[in-house]
Amino acid sequence: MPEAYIGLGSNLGREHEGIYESPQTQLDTALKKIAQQPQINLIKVSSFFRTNAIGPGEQPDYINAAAKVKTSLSAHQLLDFLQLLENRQGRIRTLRWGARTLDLDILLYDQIVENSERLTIPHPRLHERAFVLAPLVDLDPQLAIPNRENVSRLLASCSLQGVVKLPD
Ligand code: A4P
Ligand code: MG
Repeated sequence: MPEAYIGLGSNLGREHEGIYESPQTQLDTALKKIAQQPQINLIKVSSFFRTNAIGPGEQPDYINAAAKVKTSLSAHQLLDFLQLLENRQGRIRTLRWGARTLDLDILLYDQIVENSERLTIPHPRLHERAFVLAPLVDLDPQLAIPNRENVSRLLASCSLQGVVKLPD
């Protein structure tokens, strides 16, 4: 079965049915939904990382993580499912790179390289972002990225400033 890596990020809490849900809770909820999807087998989840926001204006820190899955869904079907989860968890798309309750990205799908209108795999900015690479290294330091160095070597070339691993 194809193997995929999903990036998770949140830097906004929300109020849902009278209860405050923190960015950590947004990630926990998304991971639970991913695990419950019959066509997705959640293999492993990285530690959570607190990371300084890259993007416009003053934004709260993000919580970032990554998950390794095996899935019978195609990459496009997987994206459909992840976008459904984002929307269900109150994602409102305003500014590009603006604050969000939940961002789910397909980082890798096997060793496939795709550049279509809707989907770019590997994720186009993965190789230069410590907030994506640190969770991937946590999952598998040897993980290969098509046409690039492995994740450990890529992370070694990034600044780790503002990326803090949280206790498990
Ligand atoms: N899309 C194309 N390829 C993919 C892919 N591999 N996975 C398309 C997911 N989506 C993909 O995404 C916009 C469109 O990208 C989708 O409709 C899909 O068809 P979006 O989630 O609506 O918007 P976005 O996330 O704001 O845009 P983008 O360009 O994906 O942003 P990034 O690069 O994901 O950056 N700082 C910290 N510390 N931590 C973060 O997690 N995240 C971002 C978002 C910025 N700063 C951050 C973080
Ligand atoms: Mg996104």
